[in-house]
Amino acid sequence: MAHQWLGVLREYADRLDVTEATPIVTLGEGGTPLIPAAALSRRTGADVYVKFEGVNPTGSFKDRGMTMAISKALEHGAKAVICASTGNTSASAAAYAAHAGIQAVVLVPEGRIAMGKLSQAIAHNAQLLQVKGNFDDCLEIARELAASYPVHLVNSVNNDRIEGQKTAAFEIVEALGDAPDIHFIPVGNAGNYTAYTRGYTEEAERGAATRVPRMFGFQASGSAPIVLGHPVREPETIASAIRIGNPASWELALQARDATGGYFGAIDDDRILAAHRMLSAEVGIFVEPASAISVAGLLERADAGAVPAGSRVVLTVTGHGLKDPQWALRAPGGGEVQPTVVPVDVAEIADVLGLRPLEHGTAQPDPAGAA
Ligand code: AN7
Repeated sequence: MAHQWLGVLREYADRLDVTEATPIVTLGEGGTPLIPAAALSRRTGADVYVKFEGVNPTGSFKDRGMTMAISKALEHGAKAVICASTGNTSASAAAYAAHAGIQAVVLVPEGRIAMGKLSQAIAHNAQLLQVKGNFDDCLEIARELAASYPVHLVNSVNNDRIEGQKTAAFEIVEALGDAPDIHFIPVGNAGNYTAYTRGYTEEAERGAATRVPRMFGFQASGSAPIVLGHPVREPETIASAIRIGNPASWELALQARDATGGYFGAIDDDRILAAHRMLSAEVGIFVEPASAISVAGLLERADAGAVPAGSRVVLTVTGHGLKDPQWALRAPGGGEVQPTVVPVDVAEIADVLGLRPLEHGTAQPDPAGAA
């Protein structure tokens, strides 16, 4: 029987603060695939699954939180919403606001967000301002504007965002029949790290899971305030989505780490890009660089002996590769990948491909029956 997925607010209405009074704004987010990753299981000796959040309506996990934040904003009578963003939050806020018929205002760091995300915010009719500063400056301004002007804040400092995002953990427990042993996840503001911990904890409390996984979160080395233990004033990484120097959910994330026996680690950009290539080429999942840090984190922790053989692990990959596709064209040793150009000539193309002609008489039957 065909089942139309109804979006996370309707699918999990019993576990979210959604009532008759909540006008549900949904684009059908959630219900994303949990994909077994044989290449990563072979490499690490663990039983590895990838939760592919890039297939959400706007191409990232942000949609789970945004359906909740925009629905609650409408319930409270908001006419406009505002967010600061490294790109994905702005794309999602713009799309859900457009669907709801309200205005989105988005503040992004000038020149530092991926083209796909910028295009989405503009396509969905957000008022987009490029701020001459970094993400942390944008968030501070968004918070101040929301405190003093009639615009509703939809960054993850708004608890509705975390509530919506926790549904990813519900889906994983449902798919596996229990929570995994370890969960790997990228960390920027640490809102999603906090949301998964909450989702898994609720599943254990209601008896749907026997455990809460150890939460392993990863920041880029040039942008790793939680790992360093202090804010980073000028964060730098090619993973622009997580170029955040002063995470909004820092305290909650430390609580979540302590409660789950978790861990925060830093990964340099070269390892992020190597993991990005491996996930594309060996697992068949195309993500943006920030998402590949989950894979890089798994490889690093496995090499460190911190992932017991046979343990069940889930990696969240947060955003689609088409958001920021240029990284796939980066050659491992530097420089651009240049696809080979060939003439319109079968023999020459076969030669370039290293193909030898079939022996006479061993050819497959011609389906067109030309013989
Ligand atoms: C692909 O869009 O902060 O730790 O403003 O886009 O919950 O912040 C994006 C964050 C991971 C980090 N992966 O999540 C924004 C923004 C991707 C992201 C994160 C982001 P949090």
